[in-house]
Amino acid sequence: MALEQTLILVKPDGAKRRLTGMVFDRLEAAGLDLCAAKVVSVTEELAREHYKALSDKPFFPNLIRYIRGEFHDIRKNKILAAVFQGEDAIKLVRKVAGATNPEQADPGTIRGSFGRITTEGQFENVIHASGDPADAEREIKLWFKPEEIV
Ligand code: IDP
Ligand code: MG
Repeated sequence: MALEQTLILVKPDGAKRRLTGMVFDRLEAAGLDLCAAKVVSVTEELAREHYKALSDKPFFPNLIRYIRGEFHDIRKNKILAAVFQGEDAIKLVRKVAGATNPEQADPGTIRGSFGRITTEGQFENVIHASGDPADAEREIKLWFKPEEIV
């Protein structure tokens, strides 16, 4: 067991459907502590940097559009970014989030309950959660300044 911090984003489908509170409820119910949160307007540059490991995937262009709110009419393309902390937080949040593909996600998870696959094949899965400690460290630095994490 290790005390870890992990990055969460409530993606534009979650924002549009007013699921932000539900996401926070489930993460807090899992025993995680909130240590940073803010509303962010996602630039093309930030989106590309966040998902740079996926830049050669066929779904990458639409993924950038998705995370920037272009499919959800989120005026201002605002999403909520947060850092949660806890014992084995990275794995724990991934478990609460569920599998990447919402059709394969357990129905008890956030993605299994609220995710969908669009007719164009985009996975709309409500939240982002860091995948491993290296990603968590990189992503937290990308989205937050050190003094924003309490
Ligand atoms: P993760 O979000 O569970 O870590 P990643 O493989 O890192 O999954 O992919 C990032 C995001 O890209 C996913 O959350 C999902 O929105 C989208 N995505 C991943 N794989 C596919 C796919 O095969 N088709 C469409 N969208 C995908
Ligand atoms: Mg990932």
